[in-house]
Amino acid sequence: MYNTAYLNQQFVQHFQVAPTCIASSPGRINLIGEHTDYNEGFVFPAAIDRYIYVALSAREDNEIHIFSAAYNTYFKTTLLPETSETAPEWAKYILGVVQLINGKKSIKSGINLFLDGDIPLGAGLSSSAALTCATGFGINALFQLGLSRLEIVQIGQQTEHRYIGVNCGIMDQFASVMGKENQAFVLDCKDLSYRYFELQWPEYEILLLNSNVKHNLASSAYNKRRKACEQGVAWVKEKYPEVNTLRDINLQQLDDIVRPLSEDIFIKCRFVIQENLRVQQASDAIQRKDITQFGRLLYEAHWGLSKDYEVSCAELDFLVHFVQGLPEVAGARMMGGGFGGCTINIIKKGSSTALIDKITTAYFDRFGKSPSPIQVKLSNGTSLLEY
Ligand code: GAF
Repeated sequence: MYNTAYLNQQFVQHFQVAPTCIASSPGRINLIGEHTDYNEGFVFPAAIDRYIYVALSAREDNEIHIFSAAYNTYFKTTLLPETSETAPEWAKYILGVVQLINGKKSIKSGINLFLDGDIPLGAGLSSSAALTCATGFGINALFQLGLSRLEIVQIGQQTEHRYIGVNCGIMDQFASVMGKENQAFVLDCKDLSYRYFELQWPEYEILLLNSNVKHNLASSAYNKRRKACEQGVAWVKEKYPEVNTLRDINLQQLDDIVRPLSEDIFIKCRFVIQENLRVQQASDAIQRKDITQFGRLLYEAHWGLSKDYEVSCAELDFLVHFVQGLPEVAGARMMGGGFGGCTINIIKKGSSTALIDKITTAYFDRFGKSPSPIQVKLSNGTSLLEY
């Protein structure tokens, strides 16, 4: 958690007035259930104690002034929608949120925004979802617009679609806004119902290992994967009109209809159907406190993401392969959209120091760089800071 006095002082330094409010929104992990959200499937995320902070005040003119501490850059524009085209990438997240909110409820004036945070960028911990959700929450509070948490989640997701070009699902924004301390939750991305689970495994803890391979969802194969799933659904729908998503399709239908048309699309769709099942099995395992089964599902998910869905990379595969079979590690897998970022590891408490040493040496020998360990606690979602 950042010190609010620091954020306040930074804001004053950049804008010569005090902020009216400071919103914070956390990054997220995902226990299991990747690439299922945009297929109306199940995910199992949790918010973590790493945050993006957005401090705000209303302006007397019609301009948006933003200072990003991460980029040490200042950007200003007007409230008019067309101005976002020429904005730097990081500012488009803010302008997207502003424009989407403005389309729903009219924003009364310009805004000063100061952005800072401690979520490593490009690590697969959803810093961009945290940024859009903190911005949405902050603007909502600043002008007392009465937007619900769900509306803020949807504005965050729509910003990615319309202003960044990533056709993401809803998991990241939902986790950032709805997270709860010490709990993860299974979210049904079809009807957006969710159920919190306390992770009761006193002997284990979560360790993230950042591969330090930076991903870029927009330029990666993310949108292509989503299209492959949609194509698979479209083919099945021709024969079964009641089918709308992969959630409605069974493996037999996939084998009969999609496989003869494209082996690759068949494999991608099969992964999603299997991954949905794994989320159900993982939540059962958590309820039974069966860490062995839970860990086994994580490894299975990883190799499915790597070999079938093809969203891993050599570094992530190495990190998972290295720990698989070690007695102090119950399970591990790549996390998030893929192509870089972190692995999530469920490890015996007290084993992290020795484990990190071993992995770092092996990883350095293989890739000439070190992974970065990140220890996290499960935290509450988006909030306003008291100050
Ligand atoms: C990224 C996306 F933003 C999420 O919506 C989700 O699809 C995830 O990749 C993969 O599970 O984080």
